Amino acid sequence: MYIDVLTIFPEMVKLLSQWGILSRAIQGGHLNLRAINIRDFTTDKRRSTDDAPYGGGPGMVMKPEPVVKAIEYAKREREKGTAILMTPQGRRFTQEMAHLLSTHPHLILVCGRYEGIDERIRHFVDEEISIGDYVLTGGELPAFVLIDAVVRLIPGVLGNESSTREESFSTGLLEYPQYTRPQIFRDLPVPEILLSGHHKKIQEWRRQMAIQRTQERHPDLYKRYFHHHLDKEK
Ligand code: 9D3
Repeated sequence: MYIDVLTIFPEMVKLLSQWGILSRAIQGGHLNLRAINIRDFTTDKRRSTDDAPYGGGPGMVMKPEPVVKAIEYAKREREKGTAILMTPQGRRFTQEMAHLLSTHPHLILVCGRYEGIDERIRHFVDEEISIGDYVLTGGELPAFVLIDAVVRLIPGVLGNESSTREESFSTGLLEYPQYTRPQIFRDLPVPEILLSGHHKKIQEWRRQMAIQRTQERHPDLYKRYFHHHLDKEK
């Protein structure tokens, strides 16, 4: 998969590519991650990417020309690119959207800065995505969240395929509690059942814990799970 990040801070993208699963995905040829510097598409002497808002008011607005030229540059390079604007007004990003986007061959992620972007930029993207209702200073971190969620779903990136299938939001439940050594840590023991070796009982305990935990901490997710499993469960 090709991912282009359009930003005025291309150095941030380099950091992302240096560690963990993402760096392995790049090394393994699953991901071709590129930063495109919006400033490279400016034409004025100052190389400015922002300007004062028409109608007055505080703050600066991201200019449309450099951003749209950068989108067109990224799209020109490949057959079929999906341009996504990272914006607080976009559709809330979900695991379902991550799965869908992981099948796209080329994502173009447009990151805004300043107090906002010129409204006309919207006409040149295919989608608008937000990662949640909190205010950040730009679209870069949201783009990285999206990249992280999407890239791990590309076949071959995680190695162990079953781990993505069984995890929460895919089974519709939060995860069961997990333990590793030591058997007692600061007076806190590992639940007896996990030491028993009864595979069947352990499986059932984990499922019960996952259900209980989801009911307590994520009622919306639980409601959905409950309705889906009503017929199958006892
Ligand atoms: C201070 C200006 N805000 C008006 C109340 C609007 C605003 C503009 C730009 C708020 C945040 C930003 C920068 N954030 C993003 O570009 C962004 C974002 C976010 O802040 N939260 C969650 N998802 C996203 S995706 C892009």
